[in-house]
Amino acid sequence: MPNDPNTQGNVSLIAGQVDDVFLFITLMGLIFFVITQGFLIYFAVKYRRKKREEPGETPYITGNHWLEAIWIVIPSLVVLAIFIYGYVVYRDIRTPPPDAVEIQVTARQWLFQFTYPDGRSTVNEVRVEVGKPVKFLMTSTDVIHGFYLPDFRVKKDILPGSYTFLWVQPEKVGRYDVFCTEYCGTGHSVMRAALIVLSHEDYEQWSKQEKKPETLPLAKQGEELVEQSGCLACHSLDGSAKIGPTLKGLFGRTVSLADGKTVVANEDYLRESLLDPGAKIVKDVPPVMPTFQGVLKD
Ligand code: HEC
Ligand SMILES: [Cu+2]
Repeated sequence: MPNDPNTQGNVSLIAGQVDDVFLFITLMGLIFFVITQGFLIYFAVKYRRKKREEPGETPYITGNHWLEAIWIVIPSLVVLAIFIYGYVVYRDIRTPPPDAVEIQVTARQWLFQFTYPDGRSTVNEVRVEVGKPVKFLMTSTDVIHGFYLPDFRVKKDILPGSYTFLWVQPEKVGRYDVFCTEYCGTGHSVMRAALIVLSHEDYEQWSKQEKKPETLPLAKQGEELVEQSGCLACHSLDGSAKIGPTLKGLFGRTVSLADGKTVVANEDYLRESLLDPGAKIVKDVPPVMPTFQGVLKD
């Protein structure tokens, strides 16, 4: 298969880094295995009871502080190195670049639906451009599902009533598997999708030939919803003060709460603000926002 990603090296920078971490851990394990087993065998041979030798008295050995210090310090350093190396890569996995294209993923029994920023949507197939970071913002309408890109070495659960995300920057054109990794009912085994990585030209062409959706871009849909739902009675979009805090520039900002804590305004915080406004009250404003539970769809 010409497009088989497994024969072509790293499909993304992070996939290579994850492999390196695993290689590092395996090598460390191997080195220590050889050292400890080597000594084990060496001592077993060297100090074995020789034939025809009288069984003498076993020497009384109380310990060796230097030896103990060494076998505490060296393995601790190795374990610490594994942690730090793993953490540095994990941090990259969890930090999408700000310019990542955001694709919404809705999982349900038993398919993945993808919605692009312009409102277009596809099922079980998502097309992205090579070299461009994409962020999958995911939620489920029923049970817990999973989003697993084995070739990219990343995976994340998809939960109902909450948002999780995953990001990748594909570096190789090709077609890659997406699997659901949570047992989600009888159709679980067929719950798969394809991530199709297109070259710049192919992506452009696909974007153009694909007929534009009837629906508006997502941001535009959101703006209309905010206008129609009465939010603007209490919230401004231009930064000016009303009863409630302005919504301008809210997303991603750190919000100070009445109880002295702070929270980053991410997807989950916004969702909670609409469904359970009393859960986190913004500092210096009266808690008068009504709940939109049952009024607005997820
Ligand atoms: C009756 C006035 C009122 C209406 C209507 C209202 N809100 Fe609010 N909203 C508030 C107040 C007051 C706060 C701050 C207190 C709190 O955190 O509950 C708030 C907080 C928020 C927050 C958190 C803001 C922040 O800075 O952290 C968001 C997001 C939000 N509202 C969105 C909306 C949306 C979207 C709608 C329409 C669907 C809406 N609100 C309708 C009064 C209102
Ligand atoms: Cu599933």
